[in-house]
Amino acid sequence: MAKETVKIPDLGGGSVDVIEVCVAVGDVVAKEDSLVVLESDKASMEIPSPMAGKVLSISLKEGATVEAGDVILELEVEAAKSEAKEEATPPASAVAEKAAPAPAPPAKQEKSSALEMIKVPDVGSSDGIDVIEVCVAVGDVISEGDSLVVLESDKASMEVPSPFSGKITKVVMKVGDSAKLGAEIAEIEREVAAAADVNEAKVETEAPAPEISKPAAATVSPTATAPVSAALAAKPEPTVISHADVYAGPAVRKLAREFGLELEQMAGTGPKGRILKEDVQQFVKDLAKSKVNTAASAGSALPPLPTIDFSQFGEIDTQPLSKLHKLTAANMHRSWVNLPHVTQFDEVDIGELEDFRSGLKREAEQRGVKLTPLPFLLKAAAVALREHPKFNASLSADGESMVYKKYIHIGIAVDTPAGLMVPVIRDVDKKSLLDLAAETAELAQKAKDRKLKPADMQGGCFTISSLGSIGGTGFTPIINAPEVAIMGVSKLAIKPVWNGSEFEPRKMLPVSLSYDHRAINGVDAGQFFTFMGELLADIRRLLL
Ligand code: CAO
Repeated sequence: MAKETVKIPDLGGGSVDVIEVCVAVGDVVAKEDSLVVLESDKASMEIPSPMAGKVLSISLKEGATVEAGDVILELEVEAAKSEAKEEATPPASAVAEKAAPAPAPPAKQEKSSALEMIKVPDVGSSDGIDVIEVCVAVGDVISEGDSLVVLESDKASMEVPSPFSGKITKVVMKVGDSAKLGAEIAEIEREVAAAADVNEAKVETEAPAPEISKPAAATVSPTATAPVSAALAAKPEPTVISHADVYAGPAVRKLAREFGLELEQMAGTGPKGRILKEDVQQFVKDLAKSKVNTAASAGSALPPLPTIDFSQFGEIDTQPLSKLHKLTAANMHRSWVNLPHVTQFDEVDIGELEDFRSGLKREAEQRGVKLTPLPFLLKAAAVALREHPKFNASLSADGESMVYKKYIHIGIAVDTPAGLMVPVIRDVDKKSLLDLAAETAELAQKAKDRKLKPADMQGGCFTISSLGSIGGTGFTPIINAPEVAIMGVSKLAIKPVWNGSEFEPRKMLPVSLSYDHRAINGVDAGQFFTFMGELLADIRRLLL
């Protein structure tokens, strides 16, 4: 046995703080196990062990400020390894990434240029680093400093910010790519000062050095253009930490990903709420335990879905889900398994509404607005919510009280290429039909262009999901928790309706209402829905 002293490697200059010591005296570590986590104002990084051995002593403690050459710890290693003169300072390639790579200033061009190709800056590693998220899309208007891509190795994760404000004209990098210094990320049409000499030639610019795994820079970037699932934005449970608050090192992020877990689901017990490996492990243990308990006590555990190799039946093509799709799926599942859903169906005679709408269509068009049935549904829902406050409420997280809202904000489900989004129209009760039509169109367009901000999707009291332009005779929408009800709208059809003496062709709109049976009883729902039907059947009542 021999003794080896492990030191802080060359971090690219400057001193950094020790924010976590990952080992204790007596621990047996393997080569590459993390010894300490360091953090500067630009980066956080884990320092891996250059060799296997037993920790004899530790020379650092959390909160200390260190620099290259400082002793981390002493290891007892096998003599053979020691004689082989293994480098006791973690080799440069083994070190997570260079600490706080000196910000590479945006290349200063002699002439202002309209188009810039932004490239991967020096991130302190010659190896390719996985692109785990692309935060921009063609057409996005971004600000300087907004994240372009998120890169992640097994030792560090980092967001690469844009060196300029402007409009994205081309996105070269995609999720799964291996990014190296100089690789093209995206092309941006820079904002050029009016007086500037604009040169149309394309130039290439490195992005400023990324911020590596900064606490607030989680794998979901809180940029204005980043898509955020509505249910996530709604922050249904106070215990859920928002993405922006997730504080975890790259190894922990990787571990969570391997388990298919979102870090937002767990609480960190490390310094400043940092999520540690132990937190992830504990979360998995608790999860397994609760499943076993549920199975043992109530016999109601969810039976696991079998893993099936579909290729045994024929040719397949496996595509990864988008982040938005995964978040939406998780939120739908959470709502479906936690809220006792009841759905009721109805058909509303909207012949008069349709006559009125047809009469207004041309006028609306002249004012640049397309008047569909949706604004009428929004207006009727607002009146019904005001008259039936139980529907304009949320259950408190502890299930002990109801929170009644004095405002009426309604979400609309919007289908976008990236997935389902639910922007929220505020104060629906105070807006005119044409205003609602214009705002619906604007928010739907923003959703499709991935321009919605988190605030655009927060604060909803009730949701309307309209598949009316597509078809169907009815469906059971899933409640957008913590709301307590959601309305589904299907395709209008002309049907024979008995008027007392004969069948009459009437324009019937199929509607459904899913509600949380913990908050709302069947009678309440019946009254609410009947009232809403009456409003839609005779829209003069909206004025009452
Ligand atoms: N019955 C018959 N026709 C209908 C209708 C209905 N219930 N609702 C709308 N239409 C008509 C409109 O009048 C319009 O016809 P014209 O072009 O002739 O005027 C046409 O269908 C297209 O309407 P639209 O979709 O452009 O507008 P909208 O106001 O009805 O809906 C929006 C806007 C954003 C809600 C919609 O585009 C959308 O994304 N729907 C999908 C929502 C969704 O995904 N729900 C499922 C969530 S759960 O997975």
